[in-house]
Amino acid sequence: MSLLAVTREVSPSIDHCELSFQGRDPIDLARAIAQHQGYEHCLSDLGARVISLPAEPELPDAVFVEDAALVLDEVAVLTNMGAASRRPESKSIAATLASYRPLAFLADPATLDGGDVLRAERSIFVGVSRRTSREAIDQLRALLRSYEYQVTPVAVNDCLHLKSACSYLGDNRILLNRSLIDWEPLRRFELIDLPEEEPSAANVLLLNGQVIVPTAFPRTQALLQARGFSIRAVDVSELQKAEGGVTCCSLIFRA
Ligand code: CIR
Repeated sequence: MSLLAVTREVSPSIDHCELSFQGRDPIDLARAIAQHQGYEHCLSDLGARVISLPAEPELPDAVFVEDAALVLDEVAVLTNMGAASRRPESKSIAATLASYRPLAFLADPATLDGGDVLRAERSIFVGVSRRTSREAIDQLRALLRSYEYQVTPVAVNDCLHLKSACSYLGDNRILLNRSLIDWEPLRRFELIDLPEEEPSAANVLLLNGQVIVPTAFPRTQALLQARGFSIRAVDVSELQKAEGGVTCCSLIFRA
């Protein structure tokens, strides 16, 4: 299966990013750019064709492309992001995705960040968070009605996005930190709890059979390796200072 990964270069203004659950820690721009390039190399090494968009100097968070859209086989949904400062990021994402999918749009009062969307085959779990509203879930359900997806809300209590708390690992398995969300709707999956020492390590990225995990989380890497997963460790420490992780820096979909 041929995969595309849309990414965007790190903005020179990333130091002015939105922050919700972390304090501001200065970001070393050169290091962030090098780490992001390492991340892109990892994606292409794992078989994705990377479409790297130019940086948006005026939009500090624009590297986190995942939040602007949800790309399914049938349609790309542009999300109306929860942070007003981030909404102009959508324009270039829509222009890029228009070459690959029909577009659909969520609209006010609905807001949704792609980081709140956890997809497991035909199930789409949507975090109800500071960024994503119940109206967005209703609109998404209506937009996807003809495509046979099941859309289910999950309450996000103590983190930015649903995928700050859990990631789908294929074959009915989910890595998670149960204390951050109401995990009841995920009960039918095999739930893999994070090591206690690494409560913020839930955001990992499954790509072509391998799992991309930040180098900051060695115990999570070991846990997944012991479970039989192949791991690719990437250093994204500067992006983590902007509350970013490994899923948020790409939009991955079938060509
Ligand atoms: C924000 O607060 O919107 C950015 N600083 C971080 C977004 C991270 N996105 C994601 O995990 N999907």
